[in-house]
Amino acid sequence: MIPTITAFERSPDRGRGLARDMRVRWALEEVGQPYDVRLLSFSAMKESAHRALSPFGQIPTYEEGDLALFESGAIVFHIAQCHPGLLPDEANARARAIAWMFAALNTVEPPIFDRSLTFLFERDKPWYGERMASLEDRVRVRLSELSSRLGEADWLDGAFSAGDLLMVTVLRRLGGSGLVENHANLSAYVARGEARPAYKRAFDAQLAVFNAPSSTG
Ligand code: GTB
Repeated sequence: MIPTITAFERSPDRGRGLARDMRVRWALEEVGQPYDVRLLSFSAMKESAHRALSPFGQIPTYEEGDLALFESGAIVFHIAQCHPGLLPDEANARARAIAWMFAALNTVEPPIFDRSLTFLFERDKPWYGERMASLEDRVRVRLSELSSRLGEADWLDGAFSAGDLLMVTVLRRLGGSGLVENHANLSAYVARGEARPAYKRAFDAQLAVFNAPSSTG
């Protein structure tokens, strides 16, 4: 059965792979699962039909037969559990890869996401400079810790896993800030993820949505 995911009809990032459908697309590409995409406008995301799938009126969602999921992490986890290639078979290694999935979303993404929101929405506020400095300090600490753990390894724990997939998508959110570039091993890690054929297919697919002629202009 071919799953259907939802994505922005017109992504604010102009198709640079920052919206969270990217991680779902990438996971599906890694395991070789074809998928359909239903594109949504911002208003359609808040309608009851979509809220039945996503209580918070957000993308991405995932539908496959009787199953409907929201939350990109849960969707990537589901894909990784149903197909070989994104989680190790050995129980302890699998548990550690899952820990990295949680670390990406619960420990590394929050300060990065807060920084993005502040950059986007609070630039005209009197507290902007102080708040941004404090958020960037928090991001720097996390990146430094992550860099120390990664060391010279290609991936966070052995072979590429769903933990790396999520972590790379989280770090990409810092593109243009110079923060990742302070750590040569993290820059190389992100580049390694982006060089994967499955990543490129997913990126090209979401970019094609942005470049396609659109009824909403
Ligand atoms: N925790 C949820 C998950 O992981 O699935 C969060 C989902 C979420 O934040 N979805 C966003 C959304 O639907 C899109 S990805 N927002 C609309 C709303 O809440 O009304 C976040 C996002 C949006 C845009 C960019 N960008 O343009 O750079 C990057 C990331």
